[in-house]
Amino acid sequence: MKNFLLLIITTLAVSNVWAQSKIKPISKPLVTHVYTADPSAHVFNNKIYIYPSHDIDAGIPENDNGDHFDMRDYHIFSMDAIGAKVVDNGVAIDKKDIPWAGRQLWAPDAAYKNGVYYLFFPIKDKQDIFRIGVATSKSPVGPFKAEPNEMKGTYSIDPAVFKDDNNEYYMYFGGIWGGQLQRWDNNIYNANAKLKTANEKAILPRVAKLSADMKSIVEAPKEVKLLDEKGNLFLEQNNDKRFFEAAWVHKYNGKYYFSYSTGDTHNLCYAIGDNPYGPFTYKGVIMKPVQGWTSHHSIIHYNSKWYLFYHDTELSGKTHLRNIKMTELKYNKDGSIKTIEPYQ
Ligand code: FUB
Repeated sequence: MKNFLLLIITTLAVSNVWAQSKIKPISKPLVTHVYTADPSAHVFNNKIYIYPSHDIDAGIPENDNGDHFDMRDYHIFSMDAIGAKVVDNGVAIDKKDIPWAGRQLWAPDAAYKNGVYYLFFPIKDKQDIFRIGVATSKSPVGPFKAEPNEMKGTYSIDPAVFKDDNNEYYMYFGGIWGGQLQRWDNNIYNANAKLKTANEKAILPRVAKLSADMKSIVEAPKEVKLLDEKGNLFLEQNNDKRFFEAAWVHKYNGKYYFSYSTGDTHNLCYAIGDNPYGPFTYKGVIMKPVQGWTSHHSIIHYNSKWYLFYHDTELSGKTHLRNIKMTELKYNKDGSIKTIEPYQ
């Protein structure tokens, strides 16, 4: 009750600041009674389901490792259609129900196959190393039951599962700094690995095909090559275009679109390829920076339109207390995406 009142008071205070400012967001928070972020949206049975992080104020000071993002459970939200009421389906899984978990339930994703819903989630294990886990349910909103161990061979954060037209599923993952991807070279962990310097090649996201039962990866994770217009890999100094975290893949007119956040420069960018493994060639910015440090998105096709789900910090004004949003995404005739300005 105390937390709920605090949320209301903070929301009113911040809305007042927004009301007085000249910056007008293009969309409203979809959920206002709890903080939500990293929305992975899906269409199952013609309904929209959103699998976000559930932000809380754990009282941990902000740092570059993201310790202040100390989330403990997931709520799943559903909408009967675009613009319909957003329903909170309650706690879908709590970290205490994940046998191998340590701390920090970060951005999840979900998939459906043969009557089962799969929830993929990153959390630090008991050695404080981020791994990816999977949980199952007969319902898209859970409750979900976690497998006893993490998905062997996975690491870092932000799983995003893409189903190709031939019914193969691929999991993309990885995020640098707090997401620890910089500690993994050739799929081997080095706790003391250094960050890349400006002239070194930027760290690449990873992809691996999922097994038929969706509970493991069937190959060693591969790097996803992101190339500039000249066919070169990005350097760390290209940090307004290079990958940082929050991968998502969708298909449009037969092409594979790999989209992601550039982290410290806060862009949502995309690159296009001819198959799920890439390489993907950089094409531009989907959305300019939102208020708050993080930027994280998903893209769905629903009733002949495309939608971008994302978050900002409109309700709280605080980096770690975010709120999910959505807006329409539009393509140009040549297949490029029209850049979205999140504020007018
Ligand atoms: O929500 C925690 C982390 O912040 C996510 O895993 C990242 O993508 C960033 O949004």
